[in-house]
Amino acid sequence: MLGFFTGYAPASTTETVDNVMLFIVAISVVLLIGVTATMIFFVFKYHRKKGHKPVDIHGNLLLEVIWIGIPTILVLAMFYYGYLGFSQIRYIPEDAFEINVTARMWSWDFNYPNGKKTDSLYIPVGQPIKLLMESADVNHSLFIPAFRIKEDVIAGRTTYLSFTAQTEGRYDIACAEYCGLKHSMMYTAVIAMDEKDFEKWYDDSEDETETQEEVTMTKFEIPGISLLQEKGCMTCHTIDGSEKLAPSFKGIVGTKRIVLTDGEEREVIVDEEYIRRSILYPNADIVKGFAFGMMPSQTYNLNEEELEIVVESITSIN
Ligand SMILES: [Cu+2]
Repeated sequence: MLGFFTGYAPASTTETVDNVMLFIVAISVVLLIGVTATMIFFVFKYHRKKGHKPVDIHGNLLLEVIWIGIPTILVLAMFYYGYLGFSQIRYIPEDAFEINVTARMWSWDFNYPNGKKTDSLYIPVGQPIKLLMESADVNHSLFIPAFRIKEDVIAGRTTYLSFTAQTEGRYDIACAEYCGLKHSMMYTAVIAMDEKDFEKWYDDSEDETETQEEVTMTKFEIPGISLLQEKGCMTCHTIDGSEKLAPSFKGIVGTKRIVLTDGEEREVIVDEEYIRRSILYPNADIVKGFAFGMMPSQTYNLNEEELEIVVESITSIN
């Protein structure tokens, strides 16, 4: 409990939250035991067989003051400790290291001030961290259970989260807002490293941090494939012809598709224009057999230049 009064030095959010939790649970347990014990005692003491005559009791100032006073103090104490903990968690030290986070269906991107980009969160131990979080599509929520912190990642808004890792290790990051089919797989990790190791990693310009998936994808030598990967297209679309969640990009140009437009079936021949429209207005034409509303519009996910690259890339996949 002392942790509350030691000011806003880089504090462990885990300790802060656990202390409040313990405080509330302790009060609840004492009350539960007290109420249960009194109840059992009364059941025996005032048992009918003992011949007690029930009497009405009217007004007892002392009792009323006690049963209003004690719960009020307890609830205010819970609020007070909760609020202290909350302000500690929301406080961002000035020397906090800023990392930009992008959430998308269904992965996380972490962008560092020097341009480094990863899909896991690498941080130095003991250094306050500030995450600036944005969503490329729907609402997500960044949750680090080990640090007891969670913050929504809202489309069209920047939210933040601040914490300091106290010990080296690997901790889970999960998405805590149901965001679609693969929500439950939106896991990654915080990798908290010794300050020196982190510096070494941070200054290392070799891009060893790209994901295994990216490495495999770039092997296909398709222009712009890394952008498709980065923008999250490859979560649902494939380049090998398999179609689980969405049509595959393989040899898509020139093929005939039956699509549902405003609920009516029609036939389209896939061309650049169709691809561009499907990226910006994915629900305008739904290819028969696939679900409506699965794909969010990429209007905010791609700028004009990126859109061109993506369209070109998709048309070149054979
Ligand atoms: Cu999510």
